[in-house]
Order: sequence, then C-alpha cells, then structure tokens
Amino acid sequence: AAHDAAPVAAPVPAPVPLRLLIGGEWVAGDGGPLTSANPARPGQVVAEGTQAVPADVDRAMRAARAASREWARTPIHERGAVLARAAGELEARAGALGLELAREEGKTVPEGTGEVLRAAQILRYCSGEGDRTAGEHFASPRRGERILVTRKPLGVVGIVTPFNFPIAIPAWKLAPALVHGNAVVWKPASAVPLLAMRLAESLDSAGLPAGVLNLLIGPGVLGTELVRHPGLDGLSFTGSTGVGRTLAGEAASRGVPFQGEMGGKNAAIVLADADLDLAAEQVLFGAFRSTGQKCTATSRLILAADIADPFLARLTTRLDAWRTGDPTEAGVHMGPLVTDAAAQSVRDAVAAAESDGARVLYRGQAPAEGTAEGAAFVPPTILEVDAEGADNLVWREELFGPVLAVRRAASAEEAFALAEDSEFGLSAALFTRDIATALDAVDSLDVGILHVNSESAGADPHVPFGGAKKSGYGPKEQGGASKEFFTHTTTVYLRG
Ligand code: UN1
Repeated sequence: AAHDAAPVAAPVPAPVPLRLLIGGEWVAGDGGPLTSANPARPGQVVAEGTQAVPADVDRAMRAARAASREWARTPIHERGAVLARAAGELEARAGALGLELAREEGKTVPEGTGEVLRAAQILRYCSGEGDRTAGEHFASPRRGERILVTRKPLGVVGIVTPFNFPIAIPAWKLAPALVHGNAVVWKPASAVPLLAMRLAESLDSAGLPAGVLNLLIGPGVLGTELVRHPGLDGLSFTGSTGVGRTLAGEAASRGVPFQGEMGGKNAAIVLADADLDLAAEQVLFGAFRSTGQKCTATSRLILAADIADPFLARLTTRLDAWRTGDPTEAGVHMGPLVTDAAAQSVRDAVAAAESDGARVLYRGQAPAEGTAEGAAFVPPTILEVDAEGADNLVWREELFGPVLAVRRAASAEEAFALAEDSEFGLSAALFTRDIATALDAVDSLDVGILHVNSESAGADPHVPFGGAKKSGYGPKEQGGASKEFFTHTTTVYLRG
C-alpha cells in the first residue's frame, strides 16, 4: 500500500568509507567495525570503516611528537594560514557537509549547515591569532633589564570531543591548539566519525604537515590510553561530568594540564515583567533545537507565578507548530536523538520522573508520518515539579534530550534561588525588562554564561566559553581564554 513506504526525498547516498589519520597517512583501523547510522532511518548506514585500537594511541603520539618541534617553530602567521585555508574549504562545502551532519547526528540541515559555517568562523578567528598580543612585557627594578613573558606551545595535546557538535566543538579545540603550535591526537565521539573525518580532511588538504594532527576513532578506552600516555602534555575534553572527572583525575595524577567542559542543567528564568512572546520563542529554541542535545540547552524553566500560565500557553502554542521528523526533510524543526540507546535512556528518564510525581504539562506530537519504527525519536516534553519534587531527576540531572522541567517562583529572589539549586553552572537565561534585576542576576547566579533576554545556548568564537561548579574544570575555551590552556609561559629576564 502507498502508506507503508517511508517517503525519501533524495536517493540514499552510499556509505562513506572512514579512515583514521596517523602520521600523515589515511589508514584503516585494526579494530572492530566502525559504523555511523542515521538515527532517523533505522538501517541506513551513513559511513563505515574500522576502529582504532589502543596501540594506535602510541603510534599517533609518536607521530605527533616527531612533528611537534618543527610545527612549534613555524611562524604563527603560517600556522594561521593553514587554518584560514581549511575555513575556506569548509565554507565552500557547507551545504553538503551540513546534510551529512544531519544524517549522521540528527540535527536539522539548517542547524547542520550553520554548524559547519560556525566551525569555519572559529578557524578564521584563530587564524588571526598571530596579529594579536603574544605575551607581556614588564619593566625591571634593575638597570639595563626588561622582563618578557612569552608564550609557548604545550607540545603534544590530546583532544576528546562529544557527538553533539561534531564539527564546531572540535574546531574550537583544534584551532587554538594548532595555531599556538601544538601537535594533536584527537579522539572524537565514535557516533559521529564522518564529520570528524571531514574536519581532519579539510585541515590536511589545507597543508597541515604530516603528524601535526592525528585522528583516532574508536572506543572510550582510547581516551584513557591517551591520558595515561607518558608523552601527553595536555588534555582538552568536552563531554559528561562523570567521564571528565575521571580523565581530570588521571591527568592530575600525572601533572598534565586538563581542560574540561562538562554537563549543564541550565535554567531559563521568566520574570513577571518579561516580553513573554520573546521569552517563549527563546525558551523553545533553547530547550528543543538540536533535540535538546547541547550542554547549553535550557532544561529547567523557572516561571514567575503571575505569568506562568500565560507563558506556558505561548510556549505550547509554538510547540504545537513544531514538527518532529527526519531532519533532512524541509519543514522539520526537530530530529531524533543521536542513537536509539540515547533515545531510550531519555524515554526511561521521563517515565521515572513521572512515576516520581512530575506532572506532564505537554507532550508533543509523534514523529512525522513515514518515519520508520525504531528510530531514535522522543517528542518534546514539559514536566512540572513543585517543592516536594526538588529531588526529581528531571529537575536535577542532565538528560540531554527534548525535556524541560518547570517550577514556579513567587519572586525574582526565589527564582534565582531555584536557578542556583543545581550542581551545574554552565549557562542561564534571564527574561526581564529591568536592568537592575539583570545586574542582580550577574552577581547571584554562579554560571559561566548568562544570557539576558536570549536563549541559554549559543557561543561566539571571540569570547570565553565554559561553566562554573560541576560544568567546568580548568581554563575556559574560545576567544583569548583558549590561549591560557594551549600555551604556557616562560618569563625572560633580559639584560643586554
Ligand atoms: C552552543 O550552545 O551553541 O557541548 C554551543 C555543548 C557545548 C557547546 C554549546 N560545549 O553543547
């Protein structure tokens, strides 16, 4: 019958062959099969190859070490020029790569293309690093002397990245690492190997010398192997707080600098004087774009009691027009979770939250017609908890899905206290027209990023990014902050 075939807009591309990059060679891994599947279309393979094995970490580390000295001595403007060429290539291919990203990770094509362009923008920002201040100069208390503080690369750094921004997050770690003269061994999330390979390809074809960037795709044990490698000079990680703290402990026990960007349980606070239409739009974007799979996603919503019902009416009206389905189809707002297992764990968490007393305020439509069964979809869901529900997991835990936990507050002060009722402190969004209240929030909320009248997600490449409390560890990322992590200083007492 006409209705039992899933509508497919375009022919399904053949799986892309995956390769690892070690010492300038694109090679097959010696491990088990490596497959990335389309989470919206069960059975569709996006890319396939073989995984790296733990012994590859040592090979890649040696290759990086061999290349690092020459790379460190290459003028920073030449290193930057490689990044600028890679940025140009990503820009030229943004549409095609955005589609691959949507098929592999599950975000919509406009979000995928936007992410590729964002990666290019980050590479461009970092390509200009040679034109910015490189260190500091102090006067000396002694005659005939100056004191210079110069910055030097760490050496060989490890980079471990998550699935949810498979090209932008790697770009914002790789670009500062490379422009500041480090060689890199990179382990991306194995659920999104294709976009990792695409970024490595663009840097390789832009002229990065052999061994300066090594790409290992495979199981989590590679990350452990990397942090335990005696040659490692630094590790930058984005992912869950649990994994991050384990790696941080390993790094600390070896005296290796660690940068960790970890979980979030970010609150949006809508006060009684807010522009409710603007707030509803921004909460919708913050909570449900990318299917809630951002560490900066809005996952708690704190509403001034006076406006709670009219605000929720505005939000749910918008959600009624929000289409969930295959993210490569036009008109779809929200795709699946990254894998079936991820979707199942979010469904289980919602069921547990409900049986623990959370009240369902909204549960969105099922996936768009024609999407096959077994796909990794979870509908947009809003649950309310009250003071007795303060320990409910939907209020406490980062679920990494399209799920929003709501509480009501009697005052701005109570709203801020509820926002602070979390072990996480990545970002927050405050909706108010009152500047004094906004300034109060700056002091009251222990977060790395505060958005006033905009959604909790988003990050510009030229300003620091990172969180407080359990959300962050070590120096922040992006802008001038990334230099703090990817270089160390030598203080030079210079006498003629
Ligand atoms: C964004 O909000 O656009 O893992 C970026 C994450 C963050 C990046 C968020 N490190 O979701």
